Amino acid sequence: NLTLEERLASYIVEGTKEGLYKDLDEALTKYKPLDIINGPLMAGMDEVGRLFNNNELIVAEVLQSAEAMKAAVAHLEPHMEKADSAAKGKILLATVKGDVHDIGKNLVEIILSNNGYEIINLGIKVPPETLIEAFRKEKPDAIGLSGLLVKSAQQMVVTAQDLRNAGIDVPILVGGAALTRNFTRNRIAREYEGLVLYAKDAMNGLELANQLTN
Ligand code: B1M
Repeated sequence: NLTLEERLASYIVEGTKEGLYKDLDEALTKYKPLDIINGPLMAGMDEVGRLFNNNELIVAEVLQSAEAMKAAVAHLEPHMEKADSAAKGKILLATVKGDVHDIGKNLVEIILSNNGYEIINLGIKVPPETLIEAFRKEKPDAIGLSGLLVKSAQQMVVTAQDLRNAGIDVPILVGGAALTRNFTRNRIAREYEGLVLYAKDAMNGLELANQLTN
């Protein structure tokens, strides 16, 4: 007999939506939507990562887990707190070139847009050229880059160089599992003209964005 929290994690690990929404609704009577995501759902995703690392899951199964996570986040989204939307600024958001992971990035989009930001989400595997083109068209106040692979951290260094060479100097917000504050400061920020800030999670991303726009 699993507890509610264990069941929520297990939907992600098993990659199933059978019973998911009912348990999410029950969880919503006790917890805030973001606490459900950051707690049991992320615990499930961490377990998926661990099993995948040990070759106990194949990519197709991890994709099922990602589908369950996306369905859960979509179900919780309408219940999230929304600030009165006085537009705080426009942010271009992308997962860097070579990387398909987008659950974290899309969570950042939800949280920022619920809190008064206009988000232009360029999607996944976004090369610097596309970012530069979108920057010129949209004139955002900041650029958000996400990437989970070790090689994506390196790709952020290249992206920062390309943006700088294009004359762009708005603040950049970076996040994702393979990144650290030190890597951001010592490797990415050095290649860029403007500020580069590391967000450890989506809420921290919002805090940093708020600091920039205040
Ligand atoms: Co892949 N994957 N994956 N994967 N995957 C990881 C990242 C990995 C750590 C798993 C592992 O081996 N343990 C590993 C990376 C190894 C490495 O480089 N060190 C890995 C690998 C190897 C791969 C493939 C290469 C596998 C293969 O094909 N052989 C392949 C890569 C393809 C590619 O990108 N070119 C691949 C593919 C996939 C799927 C497609 C199956 C799927 C992604 C589906 C999707 O996103 N649509 C997937 C998944 C689901 C994972 C794990 C299990 C979970 C990632 C996730 O969604 N977490 C992951 C293991 C893990 O992280 N534990 C893994 C939940 C999400 C909410 O968290 O994205 O970290 P996260 O976001 C966090 C913070 O990082 C932060 O905020 C969020 C929390 O609030 N954040 C930001 C993120 N971006 C931000 C931006 C910001 C601010 C904060 O501002 C702009």
